[in-house]
Amino acid sequence: MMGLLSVLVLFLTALFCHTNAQTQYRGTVRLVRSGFYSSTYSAGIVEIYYTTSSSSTLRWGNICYDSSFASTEASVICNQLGYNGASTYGRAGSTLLYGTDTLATILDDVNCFSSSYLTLEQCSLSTFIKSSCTSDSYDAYVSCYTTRIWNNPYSGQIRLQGGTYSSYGRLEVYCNGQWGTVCDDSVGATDARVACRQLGYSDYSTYTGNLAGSSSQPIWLDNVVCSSSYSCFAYCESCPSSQFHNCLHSEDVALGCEFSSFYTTSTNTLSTCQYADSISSASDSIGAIIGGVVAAVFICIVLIITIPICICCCLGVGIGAAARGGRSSTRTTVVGGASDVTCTGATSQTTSAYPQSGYDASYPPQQGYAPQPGYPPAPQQGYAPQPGYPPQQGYGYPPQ
Ligand SMILES: [Ca+2]
Ligand SMILES: [Ca+2]
Ligand SMILES: [Ca+2]
Repeated sequence: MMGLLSVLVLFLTALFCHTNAQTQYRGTVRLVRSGFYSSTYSAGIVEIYYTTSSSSTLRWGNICYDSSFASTEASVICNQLGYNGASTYGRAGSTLLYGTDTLATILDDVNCFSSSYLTLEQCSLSTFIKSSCTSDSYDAYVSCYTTRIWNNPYSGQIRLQGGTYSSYGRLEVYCNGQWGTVCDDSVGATDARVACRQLGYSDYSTYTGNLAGSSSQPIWLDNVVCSSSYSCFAYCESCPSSQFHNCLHSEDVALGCEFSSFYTTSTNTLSTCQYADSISSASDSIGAIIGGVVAAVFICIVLIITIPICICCCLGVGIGAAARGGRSSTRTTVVGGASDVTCTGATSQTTSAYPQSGYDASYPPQQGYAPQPGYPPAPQQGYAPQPGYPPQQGYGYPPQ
């Protein structure tokens, strides 16, 4: 019974170790010395996990140190490993420092345009190996600067931590002066792909795993939703999240990235996403400003149209009465902003050729008004008094 239990434990241990070891993906690079690998090495013979020209099976192999392999290519390898470029590089046979790597050469004619590239996937590569490249002495080695590309981080920078290789780890994002983790809530293929593309890979391999961050680490992002068109993860969600997260560190995203022929190569470099976080917030602000201006213009248009109508309507309160009088036909012109509105039939003041009933009889008739029945015609100033017309008191007529 004990024997059976031991076998089971051994099997589970082997399975666990095997599972744990499966964190290398197409394009993963590592540095080895005398055939041994350690994640702490910043210098060594370069190996890459790749396919060969005759087989699609992924395997570890060396990179040929040929005439096109120089500081640019060495620096890109160091960048992919998370180090800040290469201080030296060369062929394994020229130094005793890193021993001999007996693996077959798997990549030749590596040619990088820029030393700011993040991965070898952004360079041109060949799986056809020249006969001059098959010797182990032509395996390329690099010695990287020990400073990390995230040692002087920018807001929105991401990195993979805690994995066996640089292409896999707990996804961490920098903001508020601290590295924090990303909650797996709502994280899917598109989000994982955008994160890998920010890191210079074309695609993701996994976004699950158990690489919980420490309790002292903030969980910066939750419910991340990226658009597939984003080149930087920083565009997806402001950091820290605009919403309060409801996550535990056991939900931290563990991300694996790979070279894929199904997606276009990432064009990101060391500095591409440097201002993505601020651009992201700036574009939010610009969006808010544009939204505000559009709303203001809309409100103005509505007011320009409705205010004159309202004024016309208000002025037209007397329309009923005027209409009943049947005599009113005045034009009121209201100047309102850019448009003048003319209202017909509405009036604020009704003028009549005749005094209306209830008028003050003591008020003298106006010039040009026909005298009303029962109302004595008023002599006009300068007119001679008419016979039989008594001088009016207070009318200012000179005594007769
Ligand atoms: Ca070799
Ligand atoms: Ca979750
Ligand atoms: Ca959540």
